[in-house]
Amino acid sequence: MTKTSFLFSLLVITGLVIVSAACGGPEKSTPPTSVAAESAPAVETATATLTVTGMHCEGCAEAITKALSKQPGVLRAAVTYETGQGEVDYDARRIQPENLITVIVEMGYGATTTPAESAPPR
Ligand SMILES: [Cu+2]
Repeated sequence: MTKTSFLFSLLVITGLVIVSAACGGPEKSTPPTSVAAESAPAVETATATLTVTGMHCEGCAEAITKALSKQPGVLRAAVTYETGQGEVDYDARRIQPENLITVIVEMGYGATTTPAESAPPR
């Protein structure tokens, strides 16, 4: 092998390496575009039944209803003074009954949840 042919083959090899590097190597496997197959609803509605204590007039019930309605994740709130019961529709992904109770307790009332019959045991 002459010195020239050696240099030539070296040049060819180098060229091949550069070319293959430029093309990005072996075939690029384009990852399949993951189409959001999530067809799950954005809202997971649940209903909490609350027993509220310490209310002494309609105004109390109204104030609690308003406070609950303002909570992010609460879709509907209704507290009745006569029955001492509250019903709250909420998005279970954003708020939990415990949070509803905290809101009521922080207002100076007492509250407990009446577990829904369909609720799974904890
Ligand atoms: Cu009152």
